[in-house]
Amino acid sequence: MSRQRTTRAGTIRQAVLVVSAATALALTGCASNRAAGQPGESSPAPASTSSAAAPVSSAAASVSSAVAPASSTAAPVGSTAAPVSSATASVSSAQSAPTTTESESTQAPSPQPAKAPIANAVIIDTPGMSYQVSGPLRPGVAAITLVNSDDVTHMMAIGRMKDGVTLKQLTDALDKSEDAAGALLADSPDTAYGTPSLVGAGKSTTVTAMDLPAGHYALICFLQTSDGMPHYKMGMIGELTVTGDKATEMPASDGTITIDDKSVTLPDGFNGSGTFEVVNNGKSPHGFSLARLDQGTALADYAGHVGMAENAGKPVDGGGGVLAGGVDVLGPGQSAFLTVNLQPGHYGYLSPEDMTGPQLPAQSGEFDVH
Ligand SMILES: [Cu+2]
Repeated sequence: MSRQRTTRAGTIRQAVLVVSAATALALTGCASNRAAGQPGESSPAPASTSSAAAPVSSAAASVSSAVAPASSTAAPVGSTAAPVSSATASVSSAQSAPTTTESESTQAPSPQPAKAPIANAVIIDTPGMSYQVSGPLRPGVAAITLVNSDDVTHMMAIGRMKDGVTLKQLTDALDKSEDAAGALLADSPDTAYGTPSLVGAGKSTTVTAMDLPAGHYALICFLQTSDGMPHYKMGMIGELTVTGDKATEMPASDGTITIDDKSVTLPDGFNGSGTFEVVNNGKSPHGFSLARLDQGTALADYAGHVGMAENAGKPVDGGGGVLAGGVDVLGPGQSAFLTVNLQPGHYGYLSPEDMTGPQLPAQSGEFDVH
């Protein structure tokens, strides 16, 4: 289960792998966006390259982009203006006029979470740059529903803290360095717990981890506002307590989503509703991220937008789609259950860890929900 790697940071790195989901897209995205001359992209991202190849290095890149002082100031209005300004506004409301909706896909900021498939479950909402945790979880088989009732995209990096470590200490450490933060975490660098991936405005996702250890977990959003401020510095850092008897109730499965080093296979008749076991049958880390795409937007272009924005330290909102959750990176042989109840529309999916070039990885595809 624990995948030892020659990395120097602590578990926070794994938490940050959630970000790498988006960051990895960046590299592809930058290339394809430039090639396509996508309208609205007013300035090329300062491409920090060489990170998509390995989740580790892309995580490192995203850490630095999250932790380092933001070099990019005001985001160009054209790119992701509306959700951005509203994010900023929620912190300093005098700064800009909030504009809440940009596209039809973000016009429904009242997510209706799928019911958790097991009793050992927690709901984590994300109002106003914070994590609102419904209560404690038991260790073992444990379901986390990440609800985004906000109007900008959020993520939930998760790392188990050493005993006695406080969120304040972790926040301070994050300001110093990745290593400093990692030193406060309990697990090895590449521990994948099996938790939700990024969720856009008005969306939610439920992921059931198979063996969540007891402890105190830090929840961190490394996404950034238009002026480069990481959400966690605005208060989006929270805590999840996992305690009590080990839970063993398993979700009832409606099928298996299999990801390996060459492909991803959806179950027959997949229609975007149900509880699916997502299995990494490969030798490398893989994830499964969903995005709802606006009409006429190709997955490659949307993934490019997200990655480009992430890489440049800008909000990922806009770009012709909205992130609809999924399962964060899973190690080889690892699995987690994804419970979805997707609204009608056109969707894309991919394994962000496999975005290593200007094309979508083989582990990607699109489908419709009617
Ligand atoms: Cu956030």
